[in-house]
Amino acid sequence: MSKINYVRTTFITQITCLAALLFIPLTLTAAVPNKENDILLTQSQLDEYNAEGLLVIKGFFTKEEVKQVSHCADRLQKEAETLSLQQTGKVMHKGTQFVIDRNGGKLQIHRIVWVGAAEPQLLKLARQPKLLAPVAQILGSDQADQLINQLHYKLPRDGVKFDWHQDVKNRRTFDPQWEDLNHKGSFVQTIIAIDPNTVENGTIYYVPKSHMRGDLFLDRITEPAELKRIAELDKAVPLVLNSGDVVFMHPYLVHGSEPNESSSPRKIFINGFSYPGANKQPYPGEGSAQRISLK
Ligand SMILES: O=C(O)CCC(=O)C(=O)O
Repeated sequence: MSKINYVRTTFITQITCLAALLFIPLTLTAAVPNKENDILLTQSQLDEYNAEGLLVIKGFFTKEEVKQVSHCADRLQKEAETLSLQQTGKVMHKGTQFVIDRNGGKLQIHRIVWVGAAEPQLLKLARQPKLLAPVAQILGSDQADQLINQLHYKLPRDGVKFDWHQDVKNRRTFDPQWEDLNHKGSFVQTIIAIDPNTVENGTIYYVPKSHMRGDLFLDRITEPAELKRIAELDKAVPLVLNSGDVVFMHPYLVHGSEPNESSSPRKIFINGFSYPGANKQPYPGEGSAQRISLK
């Protein structure tokens, strides 16, 4: 190589190395998510939650996380099938409560409660900073009591449905001394879609902004026409979700769901957190209703 060529090659190599040194940290910064910004809700998301009573974040759980939940859910479904041949109703097994029936010989899973006892991965997935940080923002607290770690199945045409309600009704049922200590409902339900949730497969319907009207004590209303009027059910809209989407739901939001009339299952993974001290009663499942740090 001539001297001129040698000098030119060396110069080009040096420039290339320098560019690479400058470029690598830039690309690394871009590729590694800024954790803080990625997990915190923006002010406009918080405003939407407060205005509508619910906030949907698309693609919140990765495909891999959805797959992990699905595997656990499949195992629990098999356990439910086996258990239901011996016993129905509320069945405690491995620290998890199976609420199951047989309808015309077919398994009906109403809910599987505190799933993390039998499948610890489900508690781990629920307690990720990306879920807990928004919960802390919504509750206005660095701590919470995790009351719910639950799977809802709707198997094709199994008839499982959820009557119109506000989640506060369940909080009052478990603890008659339930108190709204933060004056914002003191509870937030998070719903992660495992399967796509559609009108056909029995997705949740909700009444936008109904949370603004406080506890409507819908459980005390026996007349369907009265329920329709008080809960303003003619305003209800479906919550159509893709796998991995998450919903943060206010405890006063009116919602319910119809049976799955499709040929594919509809599963959701729900986790509910209450403001410390609002609930004072135990919940079913080994390790449930414990105080956890949200930070
Ligand atoms: O699973 C459903 O369709 C309804 C769930 C629900 O209403 C609830 O968790 O409060």
